[in-house]
Amino acid sequence: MPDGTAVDYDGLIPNNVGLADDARVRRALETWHPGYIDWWRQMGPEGFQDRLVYLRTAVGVGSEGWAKFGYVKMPDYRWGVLLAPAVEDRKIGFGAHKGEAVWQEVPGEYRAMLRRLLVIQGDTEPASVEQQRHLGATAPSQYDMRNLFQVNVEEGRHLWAMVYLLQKYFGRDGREEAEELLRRRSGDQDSPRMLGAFNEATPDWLSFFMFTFFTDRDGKMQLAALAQSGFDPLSRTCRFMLTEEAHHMFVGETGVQRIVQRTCDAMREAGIDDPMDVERVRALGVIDLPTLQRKANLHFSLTLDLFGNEISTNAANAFNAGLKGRYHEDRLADDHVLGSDTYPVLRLRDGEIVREDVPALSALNMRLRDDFVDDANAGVARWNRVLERSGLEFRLRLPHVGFNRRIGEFAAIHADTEGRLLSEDRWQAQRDTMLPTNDDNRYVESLMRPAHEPGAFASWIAPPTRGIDNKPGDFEYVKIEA
Ligand code: BYC
Repeated sequence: MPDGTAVDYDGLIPNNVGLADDARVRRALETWHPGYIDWWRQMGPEGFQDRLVYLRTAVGVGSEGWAKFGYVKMPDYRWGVLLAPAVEDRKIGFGAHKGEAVWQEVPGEYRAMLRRLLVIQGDTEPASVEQQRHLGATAPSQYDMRNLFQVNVEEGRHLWAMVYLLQKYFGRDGREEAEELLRRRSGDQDSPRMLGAFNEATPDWLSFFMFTFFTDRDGKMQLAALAQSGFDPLSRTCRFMLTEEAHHMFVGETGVQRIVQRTCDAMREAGIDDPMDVERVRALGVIDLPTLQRKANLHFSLTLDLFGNEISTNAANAFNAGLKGRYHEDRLADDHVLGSDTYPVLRLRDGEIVREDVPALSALNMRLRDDFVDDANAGVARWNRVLERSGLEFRLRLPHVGFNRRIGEFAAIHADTEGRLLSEDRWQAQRDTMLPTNDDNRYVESLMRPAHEPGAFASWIAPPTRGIDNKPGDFEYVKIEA
């Protein structure tokens, strides 16, 4: 099987997995292709399908120069199947099979477990495209619109990545799952997407930036854990997906950063020092800092639910089996088996949140969630540097992990952003100080007016410091006139 960095662009489906010589899988993918394009046309970015967009397309998988920029209509994007280069003589790095050669085929006893992981991962990708499909119409600039579409086409490619694995390694079951991935719909009553956060609406650009900051970061953590997999094709797939994912988090982090920047600049120009003077700040046409904090609280808590339960046999089994490792498993210094290790987990005991040591194997979801919180905190610190530089005392911060949860230990209780337990009445009374209110949402929505002229930016967001592919500020990223 070819494992170099060159991508074969000759056929319908660009790939570096030797599809030209694999008639069975090529046929399965070519049969799936029209349904995918139908889905993309129906559920992909609304209103801009026939516009030329300045997008990057992967043309190789080497660490340098893997992407090429150029104008393309989104339905013509060359979605392909790309795996990172094989690592010679790679060994399984953890669990019961530690030290054995990695698998190139699915071990029979782990088939169901692996299929479930691939399907869950695959399901999130089209879900996010569906969630974001209305945003083009209100893009705050051409730069942002192009970044949205880049994220969308790459989520589409990530769906292809999982569909390839399903079709290549799971035969008929895999083909059925691939069809189902095109059938479920984000937010649909009868046929929703599998995980909670992927059925929420993404109604405005602030939600989009928060989603790409927090929820795409769950993507990063989960992909990093799957990149450690002993099932080598999954590892190689995820390793390449991670190179694309980095841009998605960049979009979220710098999106919020530019909003904070614009708010600080406008407050300074107007001589407003008090971030709580919301009415005056909003009169400037920018997003007030308390609203940003409430939106961060919401998206952080929704994303924490994606890590599953604190104590999980599924997670222990996947680790033991060598299918899903920890974040940076290959850089950790322990026995990678975790037979007798413990890990501290926050739990609810007699109406109180306490830290408890539990068997490390059963706490793997928590470990990944803790790594996620650290990673997210580093991004929040970068947002806060903008506030620091502008001389404001306000700081953004992540709420307590027990706040506003639907999955796991804290789903049964209410807690405030500091982790203090609240009665139902107190929760109702305080909710609007911690989560976006109807008024916040209406205000943000009122700002969602398109700025579609090259070089124009909406009132509530600062321009980026650098263009995509080093293009100048007034570059026409999307040829809006048909
Ligand atoms: N919603 O043992 P537990 C991304 C279910 S994002 C609904 O704790 P486990 C992206 C669970 O399925 C990354 N149900 O579960 C980002 C289980 O049900 P069953 C996506 C939930 O397996 C932005 C039961 O509760 N990839 O790529 O340890 C844009 C018991 O739970 C939820 C992955 O997640 C929930 N939130 O952990 C685009 C990686 N949480 O099977 C893309 C693959 C739990 O008993 N997935 N349940 O009926 C996994 O590794 C794991 O399945 C999970 C759950 C971490 C999701």
